[in-house]
Amino acid sequence: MSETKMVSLDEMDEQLIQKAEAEGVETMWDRKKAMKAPCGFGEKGVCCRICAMGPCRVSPVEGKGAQRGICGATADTIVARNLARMIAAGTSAHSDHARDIAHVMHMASRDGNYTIKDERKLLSLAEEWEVNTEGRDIYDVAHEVAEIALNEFGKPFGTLKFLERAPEPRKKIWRELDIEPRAIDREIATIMHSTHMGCTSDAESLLKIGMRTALADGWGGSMIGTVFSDILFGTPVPRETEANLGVLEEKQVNIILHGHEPSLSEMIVMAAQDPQIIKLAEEVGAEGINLAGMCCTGNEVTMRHGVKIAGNFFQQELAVLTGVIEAVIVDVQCIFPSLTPITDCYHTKFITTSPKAKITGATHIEFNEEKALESAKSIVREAIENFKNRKKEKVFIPQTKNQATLGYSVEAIIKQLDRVVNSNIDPQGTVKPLADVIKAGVLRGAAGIVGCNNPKVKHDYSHIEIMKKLIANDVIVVTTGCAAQAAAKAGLTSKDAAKLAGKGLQAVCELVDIPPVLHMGSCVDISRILTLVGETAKHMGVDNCDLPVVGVAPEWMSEKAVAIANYVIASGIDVFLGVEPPVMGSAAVVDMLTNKLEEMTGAKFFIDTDPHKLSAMMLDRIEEKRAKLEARL
Ligand code: NFS
Ligand code: SF4
Repeated sequence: MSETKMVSLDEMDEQLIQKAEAEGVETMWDRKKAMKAPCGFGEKGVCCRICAMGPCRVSPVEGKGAQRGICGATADTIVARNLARMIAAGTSAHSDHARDIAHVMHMASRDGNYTIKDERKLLSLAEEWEVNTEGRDIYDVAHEVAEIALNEFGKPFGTLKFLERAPEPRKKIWRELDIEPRAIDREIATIMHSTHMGCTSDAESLLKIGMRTALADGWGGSMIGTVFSDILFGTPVPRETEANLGVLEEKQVNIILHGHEPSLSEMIVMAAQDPQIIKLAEEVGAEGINLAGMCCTGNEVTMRHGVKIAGNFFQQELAVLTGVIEAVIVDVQCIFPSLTPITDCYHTKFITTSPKAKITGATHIEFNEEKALESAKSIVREAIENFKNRKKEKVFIPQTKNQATLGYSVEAIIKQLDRVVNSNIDPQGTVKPLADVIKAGVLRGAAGIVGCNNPKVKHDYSHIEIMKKLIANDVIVVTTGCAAQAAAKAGLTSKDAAKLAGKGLQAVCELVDIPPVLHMGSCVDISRILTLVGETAKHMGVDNCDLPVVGVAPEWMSEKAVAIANYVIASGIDVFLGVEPPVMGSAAVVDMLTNKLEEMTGAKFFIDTDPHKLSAMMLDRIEEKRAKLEARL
């Protein structure tokens, strides 16, 4: 197949798509074709269906057609309102995930399924939140800390606790703009209220409310998600694994772990290690149980256990097409409803586990946190019993995979940096070495490359092109989510990839013993990136927006990504989008996002669907920030 015709960067993905065609199985690519051209109004964000007088579609850009909705709402209002609602939805997803993790910590006990794995992190959080720890059982402390976190969702007074972690100048900006989030659920509710028919019509005000809600995600929900998962399941340390569909094993029971919350996947990992469960797998003629992760759950378990990565968002259907998956186990978010019809074409069991994400036609086995391990075992047993139903003639495992070194929590990165610290002069355990190489220009800057796959882009193409371009130009890359999995599959998270980096980055990789692209976890773990940037800014005595750092979402698709983009901007970091957001129908909103926001937050959006142009823009912006920073320091 010619390169231009391919929908994926990966030859093997293409082979699976052909297999689907041959077997008469429908995939997302068939549906994408059937969808034809997308609705122009929806694409530009100028369709409003907030009330039943509508839907109203306005088209002021072309100058013909309706200029206002029936209530009089302009395109600016409609676009900004739609954007704000996307932020609210995204924030709710990350934060509701975090709430579940906080509940799990609230029920953790010494002899239960959920225990405290990182006591140090718990104790330091307890100190940060002024929880008494002296002479107390660690589980009492955990429960109190969890309760405080749970109150962050709906507390009536004050602002979010984790905002305190930001650099001082950033906090001042938030205060002055009046965008300090109060309580997480409250910000989401405020957006739903303000965007109700007949409420806010002022676009700038909607963008500000949007940023406040987004901050409740980044410095609220997502940060709670990360920190609490680390306390419960361990803070990641560097480890080796492999990525891509070639990690599937023909002779083993293959289970795909797909979704987001580690409370389920951690228990599945534990269940799959149980000697009785392994024995059961052997009894059905399998040589073992092979867990393989997908999407953010995949990131969670690979960061903490080295569970192999089957692939990212666009490989959920492809994995099933291999014919060797006994079960796809999911909880919440980013799960294609098409997994029902596609698993029906094979022996694969599609198992949903969360009451928040029931999917028509799937086998629902509700995951009960109270009896977590037992629940997990019965789910794994389902998969094992399905091994005998595998149809040999349908088996095809693409033989591609790459080695990956991942597990780069902020703590792990700092530990690597300690390797270059002369302990007679400098203290260990700080970001100083990172700040030093950035100041010196050995590293020109850093980029956080994150987000999904989107059929508007050849699968993984933009992720990989941008990553390669940046590392070749001595910009270190940190990555999460499906972008991180793209990097792992392409071999960019292996230490070997340093050879693709510029001289400066190459030297840093060798000295510190890291890959040029650091896999930092799932999408909620973008909070790790916020922490790393914030600590570096504090160390240098500047604000986030003064650093030569960019955020990039080359192939984004979800509402969660919209929330992320907005908290990254509000945190003072420029955001580069490779897929147009549905805002182009309002020149005023576009101007605010790509221009005026900078006056408010020190950061703005850059949008270009060409990954090469987008990377060139990033490199320019990084140099621009460097010049300003050098003049200051
Ligand atoms: Ni993020 Fe994770 Fe992937 Fe996109 Fe979906 S899995 S939370 S939303 S598709 S990166
Ligand atoms: Fe139309 Fe206004 Fe109702 Fe939206 S809120 S559907 S623009 S009348």
